[in-house]
Amino acid sequence: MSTTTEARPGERREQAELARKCFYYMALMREVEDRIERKLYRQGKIVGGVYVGRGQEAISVGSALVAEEGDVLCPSHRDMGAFLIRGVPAWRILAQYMGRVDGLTRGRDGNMHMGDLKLNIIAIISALAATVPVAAGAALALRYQGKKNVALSYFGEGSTSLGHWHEGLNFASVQKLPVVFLCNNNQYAYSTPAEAQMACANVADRGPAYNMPAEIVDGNDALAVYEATRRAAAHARGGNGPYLLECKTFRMTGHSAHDAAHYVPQHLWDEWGKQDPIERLEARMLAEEWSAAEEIEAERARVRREVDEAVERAERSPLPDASTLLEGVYENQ
Ligand SMILES: Cc1ncc(C[n+]2csc(CCOP(=O)(O)OP(=O)(O)O)c2C)c(N)n1
Ligand SMILES: [Mg+2]
Repeated sequence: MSTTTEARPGERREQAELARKCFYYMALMREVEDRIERKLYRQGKIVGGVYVGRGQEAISVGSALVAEEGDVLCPSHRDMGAFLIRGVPAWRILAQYMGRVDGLTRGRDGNMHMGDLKLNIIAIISALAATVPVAAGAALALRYQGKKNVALSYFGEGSTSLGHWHEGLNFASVQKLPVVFLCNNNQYAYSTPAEAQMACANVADRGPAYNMPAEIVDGNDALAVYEATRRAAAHARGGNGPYLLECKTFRMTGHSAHDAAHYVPQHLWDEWGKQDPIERLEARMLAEEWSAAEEIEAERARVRREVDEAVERAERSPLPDASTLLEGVYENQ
């Protein structure tokens, strides 16, 4: 069965290039997170909680590839693709998780409270949904500065039942701020299924309450996420206010590395296992003849090598000296 679509030669080249970029970053994110969750954590080299975006890679990758220079990203704990695309090298992310001096917080934090204001990445905030009004505030700042930039605000469906989330969306909409709100609806907030914490069927149903355009997107299709984010960002950049995208997906692992997720019924693992975003993109690339099977295999091997080297480099980075531990914790550094 062929799924090829008609396209001009230039357009075809662009699509192929975009698909290859999505594939590379999704494969890189999966490989880095596999090492974190399934190796380094189990070896005791990472302490504290470990959260990954397994099965959800298409969301941060497809959307962050839309971001332009000067756009602000506010990722959640399942959006490593955004860090990689923005230019944080894999070895520094691994150093961060292992608490080493070359991590983004210089070893002050064990895992994922990382950000880099030089790259316009606002650090993840642990209190769920607290990042949403921060994204709205960043968008307000962009407007004050006269910039044509947008903020991308990432969160899970569980966060949309918290007060901060509603305040953030309301404020952004009233002020017509340039924010793209990106929900990963992976159907669980830790062990709570979505239907147990929200009375509407979709997060997108919450958009009309704020007079905000809202769309449901196939969150396991990187190209669909890219396309939807491109449209939403163009809307926001054009001064038309915020936009809500609900990316339907599934968390193909526990809530965190210590959680075997026995509460998830087997049929969901089976059904969503067939929707793996990396395998789906690979199948599309082959069907559209954007890449040959050997090229895809070579890319996977390149990613594995790259991550082998990144792990080695991160492990060579020292732990911070105890005498320096208060440096940078308060505003004086
Ligand atoms: C205000 C608050 N309550 C509880 C937690 C603990 N917690 C961390 S992640 C999480 C689940 C989040 O679910 P969701 O928003 O759907 O995001 P997902 O992890 O599924 O991507 C919970 C309950 C927290 N960090 N902050
Ligand atoms: Mg969730």
